[in-house]
Amino acid sequence: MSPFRITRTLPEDAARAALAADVLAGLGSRPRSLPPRWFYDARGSELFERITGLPEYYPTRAEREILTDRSGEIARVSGARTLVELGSGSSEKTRHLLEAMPELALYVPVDVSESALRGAGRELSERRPGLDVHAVVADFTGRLELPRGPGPRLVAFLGGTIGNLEPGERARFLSSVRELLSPGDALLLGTDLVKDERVLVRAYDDAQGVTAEFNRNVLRVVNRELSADFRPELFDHVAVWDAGPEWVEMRLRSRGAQTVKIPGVDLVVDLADGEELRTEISAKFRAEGVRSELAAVGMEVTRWWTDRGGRFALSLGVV
Ligand code: AVJ
Repeated sequence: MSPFRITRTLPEDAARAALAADVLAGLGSRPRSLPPRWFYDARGSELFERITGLPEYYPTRAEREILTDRSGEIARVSGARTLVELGSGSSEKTRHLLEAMPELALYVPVDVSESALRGAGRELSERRPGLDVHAVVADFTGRLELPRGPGPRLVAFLGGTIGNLEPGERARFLSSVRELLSPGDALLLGTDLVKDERVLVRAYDDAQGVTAEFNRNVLRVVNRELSADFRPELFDHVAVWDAGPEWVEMRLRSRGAQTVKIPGVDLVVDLADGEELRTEISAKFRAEGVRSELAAVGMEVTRWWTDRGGRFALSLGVV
């Protein structure tokens, strides 16, 4: 068995305090919102895994197609000996990349879900004896303090998760990634691309209702962690495309007027009939946008790969 270590950057009670702060700020003001990172408890992570297999949810398959075709090239161009993966989840999408990197010395999966990291670590240490795996439980929007490992280093942020951040947060996040990189290191960034609105909305509102359950799961997390009394069945799942900022928004719409108590933060929320909580933005990108956002933090895009359908892109940014 190869070495597997797991580090939590935050003690469990700090995660709870962060949730409490987000709930107070997001549900205590209007329009009401909750940040998407709280979707991913064990159940939410499982629901997301199911989403990735849905016929309507194309991003995972499109990105996998690129990774299948281009992993050899990515491995060669980056020459990576350390791979840091932000928001690694189950690490399933990284499989091709890891297989194309026989010289890799260290893999650092970083995720908010400890359960996902443990599953991935267990699997990997069986498949890749000799690879050092150091998992880190962390929120990638926070300060990034990660094991450095031997260079060249490749920092991968796949799945299109950067789209969960608003433009200002994106700039801060990208500049903290930039700080992790030395000359010769690179960023591999996955971005979902702007396309037909119907295709986009369907991807976030599937026929089986798995995304709806995933969306409502955040209410269960708040119930459990902050002793709230949300009744998830009284919220309708909503997915809308906002053509201005070019993002899909997920919301939960209150069915009827209702009062929710959240004793963990001493908050009582009165929701009007039809009032919506925003639970996620998922921004979609264009090549020029990615180029200029990376340029703004001092990185240059040297490669741009898309799937054959042009739905999703991987770009390589260097310092
Ligand atoms: C994991 C953030 C990339 O925004 O597409 C899937 C999450 N939300 N369906 C995305 C998600 C609803 C997903 N990311």
